[in-house]
Amino acid sequence: MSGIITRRALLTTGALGAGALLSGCDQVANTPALRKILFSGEKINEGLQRALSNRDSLAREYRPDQMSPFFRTNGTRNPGTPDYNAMVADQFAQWRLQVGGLVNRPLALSLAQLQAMPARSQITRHDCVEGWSAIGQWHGPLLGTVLKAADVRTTTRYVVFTCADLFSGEHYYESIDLIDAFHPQTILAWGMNGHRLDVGHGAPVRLRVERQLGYKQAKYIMRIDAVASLAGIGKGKGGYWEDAIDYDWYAGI
Ligand SMILES: Nc1nc2c(c(=O)[nH]1)N[C@H]1C(S)=C(S)[C@@H](COP(=O)(O)O)O[C@H]1N2
Ligand SMILES: [Mo]
Repeated sequence: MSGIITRRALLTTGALGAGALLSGCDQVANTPALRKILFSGEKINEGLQRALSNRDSLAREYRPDQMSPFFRTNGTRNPGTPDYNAMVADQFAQWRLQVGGLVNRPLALSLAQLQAMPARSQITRHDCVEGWSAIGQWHGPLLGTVLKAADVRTTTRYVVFTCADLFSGEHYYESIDLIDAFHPQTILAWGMNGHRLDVGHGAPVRLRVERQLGYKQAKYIMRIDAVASLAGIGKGKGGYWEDAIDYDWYAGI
């Protein structure tokens, strides 16, 4: 919590103009329910955020000595399904990342193939809306490289991630737009803090979309789909928590 407040307080006092105002609002409205009242839903909030911030800008990156000694796990800590347990047992040798939807070249990538792709390493801060932050190092190929390999069609507007874990029978899922999908810090991380991603943090692969809050960082990714609309996926709000308790779809920070 203190990490989030400190950063926002810094923004509020350190920046001038509308960006500072928005940070001030965020500070008051850091519960989803309040945000909904203040911004009448995620669309207006998203529009405001987009108008007031440059979405191409980079998230802050940190030095190795700034990494948190402990990076907690949150949400699902182990999907624990028979399918997932079997994947863990063979160290994800049979796992394939399915890339489909509006693509000209559907892919089924093995972990070895993902690991052979050019990778990016970045040390960033993860901010969870539940009130904790941690700085960790993430390593993996750019999502953009994978999407280009799949030859995403021009009708695509969003990229949807379907995860291995189930909440009341529904898979955790998340979605981002193409600006975030091709952002230079958006990676499919298979490494964390210098080792292979562990089960707690989303093995074999999780999303890092560094300009957004924790719940957008989908763990246990099984499928990636390019889509034209989020309607008909879950309850249509673009993610598990967005559907469940009205978290903002655009969780930019
Ligand atoms: N598949 C999946 N992804 C998920 C979650 C989850 O429960 N399942 N929780 C989200 C939330 S709320 C947070 S804060 C981060 C936690 O990541 P960590 O366990 O590596 O700390 O993962 C996000 N991605
Ligand atoms: Mo979170």
